[in-house]
Amino acid sequence: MKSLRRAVWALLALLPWTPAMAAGLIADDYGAVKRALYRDVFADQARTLYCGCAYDAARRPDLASCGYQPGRDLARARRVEVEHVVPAAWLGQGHACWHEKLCRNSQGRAIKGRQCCLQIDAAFRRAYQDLHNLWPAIGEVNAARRDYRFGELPGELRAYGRCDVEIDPARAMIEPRPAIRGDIARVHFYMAATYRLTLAEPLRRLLDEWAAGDPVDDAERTRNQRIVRLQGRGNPFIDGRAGSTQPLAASNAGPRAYP
Ligand SMILES: [Ca+2]
Repeated sequence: MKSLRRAVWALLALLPWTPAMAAGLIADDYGAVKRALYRDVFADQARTLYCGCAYDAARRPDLASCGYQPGRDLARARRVEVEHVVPAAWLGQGHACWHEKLCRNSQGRAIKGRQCCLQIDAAFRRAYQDLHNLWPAIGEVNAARRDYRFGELPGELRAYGRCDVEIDPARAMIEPRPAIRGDIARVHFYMAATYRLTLAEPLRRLLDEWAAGDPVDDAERTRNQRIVRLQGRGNPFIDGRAGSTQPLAASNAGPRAYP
């Protein structure tokens, strides 16, 4: 098992790989990354991740286009935000800045977590700003998802009108619509391989099923090619260079295992 893992890491290291910031393709700045996401990656595919809602240039969702009924958070229902498919909390697990107050905020208070890691940890910033992991989503759904893992939930709860997303805080789980399950799976595979994250075995198996049930389509391929141009590295699970996801499994789950 271990040698298989090593073989895959070695293979991934051989793939064309230029750190985005080093290549100067896109600034090491989350604002610039978000602008590129909307303008270049999702240019003519302006639909939100979980609900498939259309949105305009001002990032206001057309709620009627996906039958969305706002819940309690009307302000965030009316705006599109950038969602991390693999949540920041997972990306931060292996980084000291996530757990220890190594930074100060503008008021001089000692802080840890996302803000601290973005300040001082370039490796965290690369993962956090990786375009493959970022998607437009209705703010209210983004907020409700928190850092829950993906899975399949019993029943067919609909909290936001016709939007086919189920979020269960008790299980800390989100079930997305079938059309994006493969996309979400391939984001997980890419992030796990690139940033040395381990996937808990039940999650990896489920994501494998999702990837098989929702294969790569032209829209996904197009976004991947656009990200290559911006960031210098494609997702090998989209362009067919990567095979089995078995080596990504948490056979010896370390501190970066998820959840
Ligand atoms: Ca799909």
